[in-house]
Amino acid sequence: MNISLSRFLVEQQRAKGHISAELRLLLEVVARACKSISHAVNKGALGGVLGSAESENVQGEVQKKLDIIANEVLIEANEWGGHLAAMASEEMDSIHIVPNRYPQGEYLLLFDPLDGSSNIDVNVSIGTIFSVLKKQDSQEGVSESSFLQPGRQQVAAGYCVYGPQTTLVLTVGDGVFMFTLDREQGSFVLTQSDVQIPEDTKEFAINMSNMRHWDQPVRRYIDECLQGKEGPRGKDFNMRWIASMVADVHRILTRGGVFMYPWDKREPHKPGKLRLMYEANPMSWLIEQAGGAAINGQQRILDLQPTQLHERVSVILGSKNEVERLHSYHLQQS
Ligand code: P6P
Repeated sequence: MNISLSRFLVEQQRAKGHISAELRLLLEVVARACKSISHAVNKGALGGVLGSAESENVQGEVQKKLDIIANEVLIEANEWGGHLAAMASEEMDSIHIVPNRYPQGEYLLLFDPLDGSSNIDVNVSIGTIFSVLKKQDSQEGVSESSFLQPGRQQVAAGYCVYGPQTTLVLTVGDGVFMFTLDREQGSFVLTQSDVQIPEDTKEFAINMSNMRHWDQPVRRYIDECLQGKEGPRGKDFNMRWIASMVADVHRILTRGGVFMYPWDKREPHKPGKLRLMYEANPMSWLIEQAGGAAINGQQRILDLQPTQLHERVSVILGSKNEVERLHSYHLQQS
């Protein structure tokens, strides 16, 4: 018997008391927005949505037309429901406060509307990443500082990967669940419950072209992997790099592995490339909820106290024993 996302959320609300009616509504609205984004992505050239939008986002990156479409879909879908106080997006410089014409709720939604945009035009998997926080009671009104909470404060996190299947992956703090879009029914159907990442792996994901810029602990780890059976690890490793975090993380949640986008000396003032609030935090919570680990080298990512909405972070996440090894290499260095 198929369990739809809606039924799963009702049961989480009723049986486990894990989520409020407003959070359930929020997650159903986000899932519906992801369906719309999937539809636009799947049209590709036929929808006239490929290519650049001739504009830049707050990161100074050229925006793709689909980046902007996905952002608008998420904003419009979530404004009217009464469950949100405000939203924050990789594609917007500042937060988007729910307009006065709608009721305001207690939740804060953050998202990367279309992660992996460089892959859009070459038909490689991309995805939407989202994170949900609650406004802290002490906070009157809502401002950017309302969002600056450590990742361990998240109440929900997930992504939707637009690949051969469109799959929504979600946690509300009670394990990780995967829902595959049934296009005939138009609904997300539960296809994987309580996802568990193997603690060991033979697969690492990193952009090797940056090797000469890495810090010593990362170089040591990758060198040892490349030495294979004859080296200190005593086994051969495989490498993957899709350059779409959603796709790389989905592979790790599905079969294990370690994903790394570490600090490097190309831009030493930046802690990393990936964004803490709407990429690293939601992915780190999913990975931990599935039995994995996520660090920035020295610290657990979910414990980091953000100081800026769009701040970046070094990311090492995946199979627990590999991340712990990398953590020990970083501690030995400091
Ligand atoms: P590079 C996509 O632009 C992204 O933000 C992540 O999804 C991905 O893991 C990374 O950047 C790829 O970066 O430097 O390999 O192109």
